[in-house]
Amino acid sequence: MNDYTAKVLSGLKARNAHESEFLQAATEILDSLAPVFEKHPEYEQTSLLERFVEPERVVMFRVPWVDGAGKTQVNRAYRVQYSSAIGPYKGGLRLHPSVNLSILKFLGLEQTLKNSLTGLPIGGGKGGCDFDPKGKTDTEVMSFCQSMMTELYRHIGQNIDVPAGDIGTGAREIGYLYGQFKRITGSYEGVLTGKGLTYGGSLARTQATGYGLCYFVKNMIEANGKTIQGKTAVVSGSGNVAIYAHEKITQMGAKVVAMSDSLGYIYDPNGIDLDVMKQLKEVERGRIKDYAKRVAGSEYHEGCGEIWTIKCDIALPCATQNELNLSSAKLLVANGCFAVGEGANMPTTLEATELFLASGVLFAPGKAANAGGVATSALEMSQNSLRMSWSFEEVDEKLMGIMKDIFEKCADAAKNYSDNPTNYVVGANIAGFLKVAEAMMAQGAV
Ligand code: NDP
Ligand code: 2IT
Repeated sequence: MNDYTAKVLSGLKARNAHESEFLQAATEILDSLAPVFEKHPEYEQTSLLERFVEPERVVMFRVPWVDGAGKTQVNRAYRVQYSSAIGPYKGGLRLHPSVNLSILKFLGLEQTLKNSLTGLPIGGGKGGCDFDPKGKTDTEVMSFCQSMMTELYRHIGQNIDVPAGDIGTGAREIGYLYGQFKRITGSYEGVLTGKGLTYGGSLARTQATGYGLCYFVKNMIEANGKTIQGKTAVVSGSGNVAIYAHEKITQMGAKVVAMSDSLGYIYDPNGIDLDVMKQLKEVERGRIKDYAKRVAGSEYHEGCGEIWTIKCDIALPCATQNELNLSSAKLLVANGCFAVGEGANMPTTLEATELFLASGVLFAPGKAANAGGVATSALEMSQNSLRMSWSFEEVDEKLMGIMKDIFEKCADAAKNYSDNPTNYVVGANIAGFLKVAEAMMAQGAV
């Protein structure tokens, strides 16, 4: 920290004292950025950091919907339009009972830097609702999504704000949201990404976050003279990101021995059978517990946090924020883990991140390593504007190039700004910030 970043952070703490996740993300970012302000005193004169950390706009609204029993339910939804410095707001919608403003502000702040790192013209945003899609019928989910869009539509648009999926928001939810947007506005436009392939979606978007994570991790591991081939991996979560991280890291020659959901984890020493996992999670929307009933030799354990007790070379946290704490990090280091790649947003606590960096574990921060999802969303936007669709191979090829470029940006910034050339946390924060800062300076005090 220098005087300026410390002053801005203490102001943030005073004004947002109850927003712990937001303050956690801001602390890490501001801590990294200190050297930038030493090189650019003009940023302080224009209060650039004070502007950067404050969302441009937050919309909060109620979502009333009628459940299967005929009872009216009311949920609370938000859209945080964080930064339009380099393009229209862009970022997912989270549907989970834990959703609150602190979580969405942390996600929006991270998204602003992540989207900048992709090299594509997208600003940062995030939204969501404390609705829980788990255990709801398709009709209930549709009723909820239609009601949510009945307010959200007036705040979004292909050149304004383009939401997408996140926890609890998958292809089904995006479809219902898109249908309602079109019905209200009459406009067939690329206003959401992660759409189905029959109505404007992009091939490889489903796979993009997990695949992109593995491309980043491969670049990082190989740049440090190591390899993925023959290694053991643990992937937490069993949702969209986790499933396709498993698929790609397996194709790269690793064996995934454990996966989890919010209730517990599966250990399968023979390697988790992805076909069984996909059937269970993508088709049946079931619990991971049932994997053990279907695959001989596997074990189910209650408690998702315990997944990090499983010995591995590569850890890929792909579930949610703060799922990997200091004691888990100590175990991973003691068990010989040499690389961590964040598929989720901020899955590693600040203390655990510091331990990995201090222990020489190669650490791929989420805002860089999981940027393949939003990058491919931006490719979906391009295809929608062009009225074209690219093949799976074309999109995957572009994704691979984007992830390599992001890794190189992080490595260069780490080399130029940190005394540790493998501190990709500092690298990602600085490389992402510099583009946003330059765009903000050029556009004046807005
Ligand atoms: P999904 O809803 O598909 O899957 C989420 C997974 O995480 C599930 O296995 C879920 O278990 C588990 N999980 C959710 N909340 C918790 C919790 N509080 N404690 C423990 N486990 C939990 O979401 P995604 O795979 O899309 O997202 C996973 C992470 O990746 C999130 O951090 C998201 O922000 C991030 N991300 C997603 C991108 C995307 O394109 N989808 C892009 C970049 C980042 P259960 O089913 O039991 O709830
Ligand atoms: O956290 C993320 O980057 C996402 N949930 C994906 C956002 C997007 O717009 O594709």
